[in-house]
Amino acid sequence: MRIRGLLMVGWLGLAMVLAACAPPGSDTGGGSGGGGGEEAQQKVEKSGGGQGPVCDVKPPNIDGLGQATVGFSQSEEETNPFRIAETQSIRDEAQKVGVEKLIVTNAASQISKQNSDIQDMLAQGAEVLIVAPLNADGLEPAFQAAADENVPVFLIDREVTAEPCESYITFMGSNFVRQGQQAADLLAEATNEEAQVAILEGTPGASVTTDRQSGFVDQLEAEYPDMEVVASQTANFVRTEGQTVMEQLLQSNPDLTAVYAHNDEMALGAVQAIRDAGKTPGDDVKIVSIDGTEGAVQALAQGQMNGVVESNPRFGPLAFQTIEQFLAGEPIPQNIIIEDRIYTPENAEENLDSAY
Ligand code: GZL
Repeated sequence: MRIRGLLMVGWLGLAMVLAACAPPGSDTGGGSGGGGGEEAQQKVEKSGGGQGPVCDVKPPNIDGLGQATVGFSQSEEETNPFRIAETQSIRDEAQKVGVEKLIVTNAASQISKQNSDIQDMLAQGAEVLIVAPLNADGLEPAFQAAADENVPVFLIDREVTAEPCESYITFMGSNFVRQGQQAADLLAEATNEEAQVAILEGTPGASVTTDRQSGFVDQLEAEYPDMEVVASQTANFVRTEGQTVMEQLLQSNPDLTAVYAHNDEMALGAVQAIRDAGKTPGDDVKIVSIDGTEGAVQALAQGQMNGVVESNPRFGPLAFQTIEQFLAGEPIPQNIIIEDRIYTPENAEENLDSAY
């Protein structure tokens, strides 16, 4: 009941946002990032486009994106479909809006490399930066270097603790606490609100890890007294690590009945480990995770998983539209939160198109 209610509100909200949110003359579509067409693209949560105060920062003197060099700093290697879709979406949209030059770097999960990547892009003449931060802390040197050159920074996908307006203009991304809550509701539905749960956590120090954890754990505490977390360990958002950690957890906790993974890659690693242990994933052990990759939504449709909360990585259209608005002197809210869909065993098959 509860989940059905959530879904109704979610889809109604999406429809309203679709109708109300696209700014005049803009096209939030675009065939970027794998999976689906227009329907799969990001939708901003509220009409008006975002939340929080607006920075009083003067845009640099650039005559539109057609004259601009833009730098994109990716955080993790493109082995995860989320990263592949995200980078592709930025590339596709840069081309679509006619950005003069796009420089793309990849920090390979090293914060020191992300700092030097950003500084290198500034040295190569980047006039606007899109950054997918690895961690909440540690990018201050890069932000300072950008500020020194009056280069605006637009954050996508993860948040940082640095000061808005001084270090960056806006954060665009999902509500990760809500994702954790929704994952808890899905797992409750799958287990009849009674379970011994193991959690596979994302990378320590990333805002998304902290929020997906607290959203889930707090929801269990508030709503589901018979769901107990018996183990919680990082597997760094990586499939192979998810598999190894799950193997160990199954040995030390043979009575496990449920898994919550902070992303799909780790969940798919867990599916393999559960199968190798002679149990049936999706049945003996229920599994819920976050992202919406093709592999996970497919596994859900086949009954090997029990729920997936989407985290939509197709940031290209929203990021470039926001940058254009900023360059035109329009006010930009400090947070622009996107709406994510929920995949259930019932709707997975028909929504496979939206997966990436
Ligand atoms: C989401 C995010 C996460 C994805 C993962 O914004 O930063 O990081 O869920 C990824 O798959 O590694």
